[in-house]
Amino acid sequence: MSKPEVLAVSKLSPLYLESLQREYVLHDRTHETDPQAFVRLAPRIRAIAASGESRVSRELIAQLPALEMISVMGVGYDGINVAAAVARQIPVTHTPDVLNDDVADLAIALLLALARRIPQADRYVREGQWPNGPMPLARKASGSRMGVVGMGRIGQAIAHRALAFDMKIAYTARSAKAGLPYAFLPTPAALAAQSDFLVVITPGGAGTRHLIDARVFEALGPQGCLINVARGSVVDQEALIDALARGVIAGAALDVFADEPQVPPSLRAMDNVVLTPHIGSATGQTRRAMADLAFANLQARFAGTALPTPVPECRR
Ligand code: 8YV
Repeated sequence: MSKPEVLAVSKLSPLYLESLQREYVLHDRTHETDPQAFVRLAPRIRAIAASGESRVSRELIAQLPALEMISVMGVGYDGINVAAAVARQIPVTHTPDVLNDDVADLAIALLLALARRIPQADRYVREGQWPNGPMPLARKASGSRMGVVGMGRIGQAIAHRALAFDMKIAYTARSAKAGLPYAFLPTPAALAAQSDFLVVITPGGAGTRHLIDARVFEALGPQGCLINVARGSVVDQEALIDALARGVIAGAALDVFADEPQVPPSLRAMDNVVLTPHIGSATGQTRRAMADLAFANLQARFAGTALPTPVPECRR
């Protein structure tokens, strides 16, 4: 039997590409690189391989009459038009859980880097400034108040780590979660008003777009800091830059941005921010586990067995 044909819709991890190329006929972004060839190819595409940042529109799905599966290597799938897929009974899968530790580790690392000014301290030593005297004092992280926006699997992993730093933890989410020992606040603004560090780890998409806006920054206040390891879309980036520039909040540590990989020069020029290039899950071990799970989902589809990790909308 001939190998199924698969379309990679964005630049995928080499770890995922390797197994895709071995088992399938892989077309790497042909819809973008060669639209004419794609018209001929489209009727044969049986699966889409995507990453957490990929866009799969209703129009693209409509162009693929033989599509049977969309496998996302990432926990977030806000760029995938799941409703269009579900309407044609095309399952969408993602890679939850295997990245919880890494993303939670990074949230804590960013919080500490921001509070203790680790990037500045590193530069201080490298640039030979130490002999001139000590660095300005930083800020204590242990014992502070952490507000978590989104108390799903990763939010809980972040809170679990923060407990070891004696932090007082509260959260907001669509609804209070039973059995958690943390205070629930109904809105991000109410949570921000009681937080030193506001950590954003809620899914992206239309429902959370600009959930963190100017009002939330006002509530967070001049001693407050924002940490975002979710999606750039959740934060109103213009309002954030304005709040940082005017001292409405103290600082921000960001792994995700509104228009990745573009980061506004105004943000890059600020000293009260720590910026990382969307590396929440970017360790060799975790990316391997994500690639294996994304591939296992595809394999299951073509073998006719149960999908390991369908997205919630596709679970029966
Ligand atoms: C990755 C992510 O950047 O899982 C997600 O939702 O954003 C990340 O882990 C990416 O999807 C890796 O392919």
